[in-house]
Amino acid sequence: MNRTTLFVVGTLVAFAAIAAAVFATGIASQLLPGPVTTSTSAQAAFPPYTGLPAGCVKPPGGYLVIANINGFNDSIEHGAPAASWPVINVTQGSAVDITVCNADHQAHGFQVAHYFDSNIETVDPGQVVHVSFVADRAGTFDIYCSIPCSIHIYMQSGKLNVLPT
Ligand SMILES: [Cu+2]
Repeated sequence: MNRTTLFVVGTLVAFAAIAAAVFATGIASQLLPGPVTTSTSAQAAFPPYTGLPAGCVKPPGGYLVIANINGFNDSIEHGAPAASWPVINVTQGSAVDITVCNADHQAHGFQVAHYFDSNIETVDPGQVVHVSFVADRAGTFDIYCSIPCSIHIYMQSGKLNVLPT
């Protein structure tokens, strides 16, 4: 390789490294156009949301669930709906704290079968919801979005595993 070739190859490698870093930090997603949303009276109350809502932090000893266009905690990338995701494992009798954040441009539902499914819990764009219960019944319980959304199928495969004591 002559000098010119080395320079070109070196430049390409450097460019690829920068591009990878940009994607890794999520900057690319902010540069790309967001999902197209139709303007309805219901959505007009919620401007397009970017970033994580204030208060979207993992509770001490608990769990953080982030809803966005990639599902619950990137469930699309984790094989949903065929694979279970996200999965929360606790022992029977323990207190379970879950913080649910909606970083998407659309509302999502959040339900935990048996434990948190007595009403439709809607989490609006930019909203943070705290869910607490005692896992008194052992078994496997579905965690799912309960209202229509554009990626509904990918938000049906969460699991709460309550291991018997
Ligand atoms: Cu949803």
